[in-house]
Amino acid sequence: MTNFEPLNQSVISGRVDQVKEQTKAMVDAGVSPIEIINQGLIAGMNVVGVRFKNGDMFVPEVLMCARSMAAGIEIVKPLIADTDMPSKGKVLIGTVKGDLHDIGKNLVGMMMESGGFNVINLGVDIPPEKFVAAIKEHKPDIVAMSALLTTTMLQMKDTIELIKEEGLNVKYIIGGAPISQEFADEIGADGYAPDAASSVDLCLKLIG
Ligand code: B12
Repeated sequence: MTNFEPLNQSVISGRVDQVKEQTKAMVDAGVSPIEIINQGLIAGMNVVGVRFKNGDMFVPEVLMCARSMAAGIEIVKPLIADTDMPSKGKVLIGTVKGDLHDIGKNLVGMMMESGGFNVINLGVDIPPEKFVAAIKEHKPDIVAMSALLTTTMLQMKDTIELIKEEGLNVKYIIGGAPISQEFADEIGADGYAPDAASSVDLCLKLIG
């Protein structure tokens, strides 16, 4: 049994070098990359989330934690993204306007890539017009939107409406901490997934 506690602690204390070292050691020991991400890196970040919420941690510290988690992910990413696989479809992913959170979105994009999708990552703070322009340019099968703030989740509705107005034929999926299946139904999204792993199943189901 792998002990993920030391890696959790390194993410929580935002120690980039230590996270890199421990992640490399786990890879060398043959621990599965997905387990390292979920039980080592994300589990640590979840603790950070609770402390941030309770006012026990502040933005600069949270940023260091996010950076250390990203450093760990960079190490395991090449092990799970199999670019030789034929593409199962094209996904355009972005965080909606006004929202700068990108850790979860990037994880979702990465898991989709490893699941055989061709992923175009637009980045953060993407207004509806930019989603529309990118759909015209890249012609994806699926548009995936992320929002972490209750104030920005309504941008998803505006984006879907604009895409429909433009008559573009794509499926829409949404996700992020404040998002639920009910919200997805309410705004006419084709799907919602609570985490990165299930977002891949969702895309496979939608593309059929
Ligand atoms: C890290 C973080 C930050 C970092 C972001 C760094 C970065 N590069 O992303 C910084 C410090 C910059 C930040 C800033 C702010 N934040 Co912040 N942040 C967080 C924190 C602690 C963790 C988020 C995270 O990365 N989680 C880890 C990832 C892996 O999880 P995830 O994002 O949920 O993603 C998973 C799923 O949701 C899903 N998913 C995500 N996207 C998608 C998309 C699709 C299509 C699908 C299918 C699935 C999916 O899959 C992912 C992987 O499993 C959360 C707390 C929390 N518990 O969520 C607060 C939190 C989101 N932040 C919050 C707030 C208030 C802010 C600020 C307004 C703070 C401030 N006063 O300045 C600013 C806003 C900045 C902005 N305009 O966006 C609040 C939001 C409250 C609300 N309900 O609206 C939270 C919930 C903290 C809290 N409880 O108060 N934040």
